Amino acid sequence: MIKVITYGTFDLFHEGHYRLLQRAKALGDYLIVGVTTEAYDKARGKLNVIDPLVTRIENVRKTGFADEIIIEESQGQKFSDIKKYGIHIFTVGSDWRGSFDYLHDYCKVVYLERTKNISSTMLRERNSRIQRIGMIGTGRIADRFVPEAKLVSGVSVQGVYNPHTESAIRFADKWQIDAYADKEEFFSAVDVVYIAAPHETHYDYIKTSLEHGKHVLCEKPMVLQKAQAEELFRYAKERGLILFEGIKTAYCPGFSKLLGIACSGMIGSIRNVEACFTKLEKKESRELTDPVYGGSFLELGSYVVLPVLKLFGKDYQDIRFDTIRGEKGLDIFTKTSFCYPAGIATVTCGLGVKSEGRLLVSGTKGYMVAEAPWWKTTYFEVHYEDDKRVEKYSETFLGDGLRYEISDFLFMINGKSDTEFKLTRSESVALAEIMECFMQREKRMNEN
Ligand code: C2G
Repeated sequence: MIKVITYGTFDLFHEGHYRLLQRAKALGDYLIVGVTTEAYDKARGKLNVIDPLVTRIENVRKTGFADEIIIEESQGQKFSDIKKYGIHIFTVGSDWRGSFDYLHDYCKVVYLERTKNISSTMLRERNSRIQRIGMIGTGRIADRFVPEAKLVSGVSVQGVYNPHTESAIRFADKWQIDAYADKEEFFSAVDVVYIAAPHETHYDYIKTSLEHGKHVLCEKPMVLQKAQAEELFRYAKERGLILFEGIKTAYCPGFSKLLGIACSGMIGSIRNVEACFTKLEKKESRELTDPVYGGSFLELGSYVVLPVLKLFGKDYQDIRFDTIRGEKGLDIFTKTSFCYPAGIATVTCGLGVKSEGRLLVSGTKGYMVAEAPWWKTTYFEVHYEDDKRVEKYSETFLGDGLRYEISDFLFMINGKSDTEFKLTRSESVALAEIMECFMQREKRMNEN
């Protein structure tokens, strides 16, 4: 008798799960299915699992494919289960290809092709809340997005659109999703859109996505003009859709904790904010060669301005930019200074000059400091006049951190709008206004 084993969360049970179990059963005579516990999913960084364990087990049982159902509680259990149950074949979806090759020494490992399309009919029948994500753009951030989305229950990356068909196909093959060159086909296959295309294309893509009735998660900077941001938010609201700017720092738990403490009065009244983020890029990179949309402020400005807007608000009295330019005249290092009625802020970002990445918040009773990479906040300290008194705070930051914004985006779509405070619409509008102000200044500089 050939014994097969497979594992999964099987949350919001769908067609992909069903087809996987069906083919797993067909590989042998006896199928054991391991269903993950909440604690194990939490430990492996999976967010947002909705169905309780009993429901997930029941859904697996109802398929009739499992001869035995066990629970998966910890890392390393697969190895011991294989020995314990005398397993011949371990199988899992091809989205895990390569991850379980280490089990080859103990049994055969089979990666079954992941189901690319979860049909709307099945979702309707099951009244499921799974949101099928369509991606626009295939750059570096898009590559990070797919594995992060896999760790958020309730979403499934369905396909990718890129007007450059070859890029779309290459990306889709890599992540086993569908490639679309036709926009209408793309929009009819997805429920929500994630935009990771070049900055200057965001406005049009957001608008078209909203016109097609899709919620939108757009990479920062969402748009580069205040009026565009206002128009798009207004349009989304009129149509009952969510438009959400993805600045991962805003949604990560460590940054929320830092803001909570800063605003609690522990360090008194906040009077000064300093933030710096530099990331050296190759001279020939798009970021350092695109004359209009390249440069450090457009690339990294959203991160460093974020804590200023969160702590001092949007009503600055004055803003000033000082820039160091590279050979092509492009901004390789920019310092932005803000004056507020009750405080000052200085934020720095650079693609061609390296500096100490740090977030410092100074108050009338003490200060807080988070070292690089503070934009993926995991640790910060609170200091006081008495230098022996130091309070230390830590928080987890899982993977590339995009899973937090995806999870919050999903909450908002599902009507739990309590996450809007992490990055409000008016803060996104203010960010667009600051980008616009910077670009106008660059234009003036180039004209002179
Ligand atoms: N799956 C699939 N097609 C989809 C979605 C999922 O074939 N569109 C497969 C997955 O590859 C996995 C199984 O269905 O084999 C269960 O998927 P999940 O519930 O998402 O569980 P997962 O996080 O993949 O856990 O120890 C746990 C395992 O490593 C897999």
